[in-house]
Amino acid sequence: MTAPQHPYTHPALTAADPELAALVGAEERLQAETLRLIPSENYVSAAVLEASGTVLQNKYSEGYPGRRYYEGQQNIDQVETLAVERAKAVFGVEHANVQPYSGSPANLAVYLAFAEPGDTVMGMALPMGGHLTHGWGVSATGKWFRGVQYGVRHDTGLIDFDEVRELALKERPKVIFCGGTALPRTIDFAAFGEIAREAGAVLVADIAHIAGLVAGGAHPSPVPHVDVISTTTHKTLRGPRGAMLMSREEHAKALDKAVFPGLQGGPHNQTTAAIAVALREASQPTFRDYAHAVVANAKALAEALLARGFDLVSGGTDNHLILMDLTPKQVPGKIAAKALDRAGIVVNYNTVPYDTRKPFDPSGIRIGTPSLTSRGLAPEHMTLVADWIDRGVAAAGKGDEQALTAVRAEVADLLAAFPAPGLPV
Ligand code: DSN
Repeated sequence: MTAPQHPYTHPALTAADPELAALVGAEERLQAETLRLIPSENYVSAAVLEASGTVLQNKYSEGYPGRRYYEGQQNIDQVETLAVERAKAVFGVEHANVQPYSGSPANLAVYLAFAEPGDTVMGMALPMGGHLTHGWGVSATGKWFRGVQYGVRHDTGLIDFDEVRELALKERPKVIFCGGTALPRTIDFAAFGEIAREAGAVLVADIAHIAGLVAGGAHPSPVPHVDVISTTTHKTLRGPRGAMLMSREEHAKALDKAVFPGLQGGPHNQTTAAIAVALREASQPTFRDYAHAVVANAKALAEALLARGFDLVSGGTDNHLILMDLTPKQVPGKIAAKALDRAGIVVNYNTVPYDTRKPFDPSGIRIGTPSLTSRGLAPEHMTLVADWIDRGVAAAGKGDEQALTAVRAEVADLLAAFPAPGLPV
């Protein structure tokens, strides 16, 4: 299930720039010794790391395979074609564009393809679990378009499809986004598809968080229900930092034109290569095991947290992510996140739906299981993980630094037996 270890120690970098090499080494140690629970992070394999550090980065390739504005594309065209064909096979789509630099530019390209400035667009509100680029006010997507936002129900923490439908039919958005960054439950793509068709909107599934689960069969696929799929490649999918847009053939031209020349210049070919490698990994049976293990770990962790009195938004999880409201523990999310960091447990503070606190000092923390699963931790370890979180949050409330130091030592001790993919052994 875990990927092979990285055999290198960066000799050229160490010789040329010891200061920078020392920082890379320090980050490698940090990633090895801490329990990384940020749900959008992961460990990529040594193969993905190698591909993303190749001479492919020396090449400019504006255009698409067979239709470039620069010569010398003999190899680059094949690299990009491999990535595209693998994306089509892994996700079962007719068209894939692997050039977006990351998730936000990918989403911006979707607006460019299907909307005009000033048009109404619709997505989930950021504090409810959506993403900035789903039309939130401070983002270009909320400034250049008229963003209308849906949320989750106060009582269940689940998406209110009556509200989504009512809003879509009233506002008639050109584009509707589903998906987000803090959604612990299965996304009902079929329900969104019905509403989008009724409203005459282009439906975009932003599966950045769950792409690896979709690829591994651990979350239903949006393919039959949506017009466009947008995803980053570096979260559960375990590839390099990049993005992809996928669709049926009918939208291929509009999306391709929007990415280049609409929004971007030359693609980052080293990233394209690493995406191709990650997609090859995602097509292996072991990736299915990993995707299902991510969910099994998250469910086991959620149960163990509930048993310790934690309040989980929506009452649990169906995927890789758990959103915790720490209000009953009387510890603000930011104070808890910083204390857990000192205890060797890396999380991010996060708003919870209907949060009464500010986004920079919210009530919750967001955790997830992709990274620990990539290290080989299993459901039987989740009681221990929940215990550490419980002790860390309690210590945060009391300012008990000794307790945090004790947890940090226990974390490092367990993780020493689970080497992380891609890191020096
Ligand atoms: N920054 C990503 C996340 O952590 O979910 C979203 O873009």
